[in-house]
Amino acid sequence: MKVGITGKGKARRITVNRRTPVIEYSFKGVERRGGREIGTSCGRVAISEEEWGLALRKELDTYEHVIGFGEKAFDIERRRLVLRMWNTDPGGYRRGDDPIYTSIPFFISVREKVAGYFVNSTSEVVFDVGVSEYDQVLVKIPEKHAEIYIFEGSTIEEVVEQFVGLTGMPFMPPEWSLGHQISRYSYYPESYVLKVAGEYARSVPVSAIYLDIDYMDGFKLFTWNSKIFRDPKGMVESLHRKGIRAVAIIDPGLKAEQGYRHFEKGVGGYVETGDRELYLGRVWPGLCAFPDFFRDEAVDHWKRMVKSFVTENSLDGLWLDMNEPSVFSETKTIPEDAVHSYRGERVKHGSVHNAYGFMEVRATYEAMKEVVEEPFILSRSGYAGIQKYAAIWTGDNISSWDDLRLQIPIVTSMGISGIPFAGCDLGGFAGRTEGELLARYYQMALFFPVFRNHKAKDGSDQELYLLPERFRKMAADAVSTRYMFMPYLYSLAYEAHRTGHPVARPLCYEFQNDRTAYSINDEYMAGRSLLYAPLLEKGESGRDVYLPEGRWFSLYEGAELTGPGWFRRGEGDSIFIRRGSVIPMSGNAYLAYGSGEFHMFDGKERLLKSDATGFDAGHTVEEGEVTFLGIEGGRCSMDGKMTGCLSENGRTRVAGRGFRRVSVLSRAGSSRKHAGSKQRNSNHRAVQ
Ligand code: MIG
Repeated sequence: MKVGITGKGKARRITVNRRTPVIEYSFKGVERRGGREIGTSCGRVAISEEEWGLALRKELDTYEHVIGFGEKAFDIERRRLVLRMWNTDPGGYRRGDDPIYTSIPFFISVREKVAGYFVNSTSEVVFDVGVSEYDQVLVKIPEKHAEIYIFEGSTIEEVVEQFVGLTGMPFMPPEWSLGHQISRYSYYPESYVLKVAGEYARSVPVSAIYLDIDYMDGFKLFTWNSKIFRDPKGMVESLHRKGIRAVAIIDPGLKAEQGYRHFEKGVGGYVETGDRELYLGRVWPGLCAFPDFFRDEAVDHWKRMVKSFVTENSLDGLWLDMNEPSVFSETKTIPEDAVHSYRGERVKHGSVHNAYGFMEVRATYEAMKEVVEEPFILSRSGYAGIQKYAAIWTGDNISSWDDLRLQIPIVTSMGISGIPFAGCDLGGFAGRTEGELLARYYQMALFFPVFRNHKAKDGSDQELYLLPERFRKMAADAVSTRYMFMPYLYSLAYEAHRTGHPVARPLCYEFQNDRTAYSINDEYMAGRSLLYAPLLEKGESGRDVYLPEGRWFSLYEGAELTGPGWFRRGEGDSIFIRRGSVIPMSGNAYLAYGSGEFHMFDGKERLLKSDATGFDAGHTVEEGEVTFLGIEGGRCSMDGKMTGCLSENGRTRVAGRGFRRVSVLSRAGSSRKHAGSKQRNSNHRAVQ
């Protein structure tokens, strides 16, 4: 066994029996000495060769926290779990089902110091976090070679920054993708799509509508069923006139059918069997061939199809489903001994499995970038680095009160694993959703970057306008509140894009020395400034809220609360502003809660306000650009423009829906206005 170590700042790369991994990240460091035992600030790591591959053992301490691993249907704390990395379509999942769609073989250990461990392998790696060996994290890699990264820091954030710095900075999502999106398996025909949009227009804003697989002709990719979609481009354009974007679904497999030109043109670039025959797997269209996204020919063909499909139909986004890839077979995917061709070498599917979706998404993103100004991809599957190209949704959740609760640790764990843009099907994909539960999904996901209502064919109708008035109002209010906070959400998206910081964060991300924070799975932070504690139980009208150390302002009650501690709060009292924050709101408005540590300037750098004490909500200049500088020691700075509404006596009201971009600068300390923000402001189409 040959171990090589390279160091760069606080990061190290360890290669075992060196071999180029399928997904490569650029890491140029200095050779260091080392062997099979490596000291880290969160315990020793030992590497050994076993019959079945390589084992990695890291000491697990009594008070150590283990978090990360991306999309896993468990609570945030990962101790005492065995987690398998194998992208899978479980066909609906509940708490405890593992694996599901997206695998991120990366975890963070928190002791006095923090360390991140990333095993860059796209094969079936298993992380056993203190189950079979009580005092060890045991990582099983089913290959004789590996590339491992170790990141060290004093905060979780520092480690996340390093991980994202290595695997890739998140794409900048278009503003509309943060709005209220709607979907159904499937809206058709054309006239029905427009009807749904029209019904919503009367009551609740919608930023995008999704077209599920039934738009296709016999589920053949990049085709339309012309009986139900006579003029797709015309339909999309009429949605655009209503301010609604259109997103169409694409699966990876192309129907293997004579005369289907997209399939025929791709021949020579598909996944093969061990005997060099075309591999065919059954999916929606029947037997399908799978583009071998590891080959340039396949990527080029795919990109051509994507570009013409998107352009010809004026689409704004693509929704990449089934890319684990999912096959209707016993193993649910392409057989492990099927063959890909990578840099002229034949590689087994089993060793690149977790990269399949990533490669598809990358090709799709590159194609879209050529034809759409701000591409948006919503993907089901992914691997470390997927954040460069796509947002992830958590797939086929099954509508239930427990799923409602489960989505918080799933989405926030993705956040600390490099994927800031994530969300779940509001209402739950499978099953019948009662009005109260649907409304609670809307509230729960209020600060999730992806906010999309979606439902299975045989699930209940859950368009908001069909709900009983009581629940319709609850959900519609959640949408209004989201739009009111849109400049803040957009700021967080920009912060994520620039730094890799998550949008929806687990409490422990901000309060890493607070043991209780690691066990809070029913609250989350939106950025550093806002704590959110939604109601998650049936029939509930209040709950206990844990507030970590510091002072918090209850937006609903207008009361100041001092943590750490538990507080009984009533319905609606779910948003808490952290002291030392300025939150940009729609409508030239802001919420500020601090102690004289922030200064507000208009676009001309005129001082508008400074030294605020306590809570302050108000309007800024009518049309001016507002710059917030130096909040609490310069931890965070903002600049940007706002239009629209807000706040009376600490209770929020919506007066308008317009919003413009606001950017958060890196927290470099001070305070320069970001040069790019002006550029971003131009070329902007408001959501409403
Ligand atoms: O086998 O396209 O997760 O969102 O509606 C089901 C139909 C295929 C699974 C996706 C779901 C989508 C559905 N798809």
